[in-house]
This record gives sequence, structure tokens and C-alpha cells, in this order.
Amino acid sequence: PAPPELLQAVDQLKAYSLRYEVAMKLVLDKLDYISQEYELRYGYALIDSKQSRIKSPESIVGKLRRKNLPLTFQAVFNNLHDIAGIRLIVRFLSDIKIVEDLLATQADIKVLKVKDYVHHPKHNGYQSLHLILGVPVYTVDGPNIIEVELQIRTIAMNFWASLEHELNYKKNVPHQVALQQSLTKKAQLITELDQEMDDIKTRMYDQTPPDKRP
Ligand code: 0O2
Repeated sequence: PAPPELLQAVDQLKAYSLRYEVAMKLVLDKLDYISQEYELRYGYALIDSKQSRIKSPESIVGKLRRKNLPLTFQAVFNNLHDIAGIRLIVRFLSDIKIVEDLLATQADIKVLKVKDYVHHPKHNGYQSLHLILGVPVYTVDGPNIIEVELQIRTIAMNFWASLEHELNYKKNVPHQVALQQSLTKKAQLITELDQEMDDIKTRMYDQTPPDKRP
């Protein structure tokens, strides 16, 4: 049977999940607005797609165990920053920074933490920009800052990350370690492709006459 402290933590989380939902919705609405306005002004789609989720209780318990943390609500609230998570997929490398800068100008949300796995990929080759956003939610107890994790990555980075995630979670994959090593090597190709596609984007949307371009 589940330990009592775990059952209590799950109950508290349920009470809090509404706050996470509201905070996540606020960020999703802002992203929609930014995306639509950007397209109207520049004729260019900044956001390819987005996904969002509230982390499931099983996944929360799994993460607490992996991190050797107690199974309490306080441990969740203080140490897990991705209870509410949004994944934003953009087409081009330079769009990641454009979205980051546009979010930084929003007075009501704060960027609490940045993990830049784009300029500093993980050892396995994972690339993505992770922002922990502090979002004000006006609850019956008064204002509360709720964290929302925003992952921003290109279509190519997402292709790599989804396959890598699948490979790690799938059981009984033959030659799993060799495949992981192979994926790590392929991450370099993702970097090169993203850079080359970004060069094309610059030329497509560059207003400088062709004879004046570098
Ligand atoms: P899921 O199932 O996606 O929710 P901390 O160590 O506490 O500072 P945290 O949250 O452990 O922070 O680590 P980090 O680096 O911010 O990563 C959080 C999420 O990023 C992960 O969530 C994954 O979604 C994604 N991620 C991080 N590293 C990798 C990677 O190497 N490969 C892939 N495919 N995704 C990665 P969860 O909770 O691990 O999983």
C-alpha cells in the first residue's frame, strides 16, 4: 500500500493542480497572442506547435524517487519545477531567442531560471532551451507565484529528443546502448541542419537587397 505521506502529498497536489492549470493557461494564451501578432506583422509563423501537460502523480513520484527526495508535497513544491510543462516547437534556431526575448518583456511573468541546452547541449546530445517561469495566480488565499516550465526547441531538436526519449523508455530494445551512442552522434547533424536552415530563413526574410547582402 502507498505510504500515508504519499497519499497526503497526492491530495495536496490535487488541490494545487488547479493553480498549475491556471498558470499554464496564462502562459499558453500569451504564447498564442505573441504568435498571432508576430505573424500579422512579419507574415511569418513563429510557433510551429505546442504541447502542454500537468505532470501525472506517477511521474511525480518517479522523479522524487530518482532524486532521492521525500514523498511529500513540500518536496514537490520546492524541488520539481515542471509540474506544469509547456513544450514549444519553433521552426528555426533564431526563433528560440525571439520567443525568449518576447517573453522577457511580459511584466506579469518572471523568468526564474534558464537552462540553455542549445548553446550547452547535454552529454547525450539533447538540445532545448528550458525556462522556469514564475506566474502570478490570484487564489482565494491571495497572490501565489506558480512555476511553469517552458521548453523551447526547433522541429529538428524535437525530432531528436522524441526519438531519444522513446529509446530510453522502451524495454527490450536490441543494441540499446549502441543506438544511444549513435543518436548522440546524430545530434551534431541536428545542430548543422538548424544552422543551415537558419541561414536560409535569414535570406528569405532579409529586407536587404540581394546585391547588398554579405
Ligand atoms: P518528462 O516525462 O518529459 O516530464 P533539475 O535537475 O531539478 O534542475 P530537471 O527537471 O530534473 O531539473 O531537469 P531538466 O534538465 O530541466 O529536464 C526536465 C525535462 O526536460 C525532462 O523532464 C524532459 O522532458 C526534458 N529532458 C531533459 N533532458 C533530456 C534528455 O536528455 N532527453 C530528452 N529526450 N528529454 C530531456 P522529465 O521529468 O525527465 O520527463
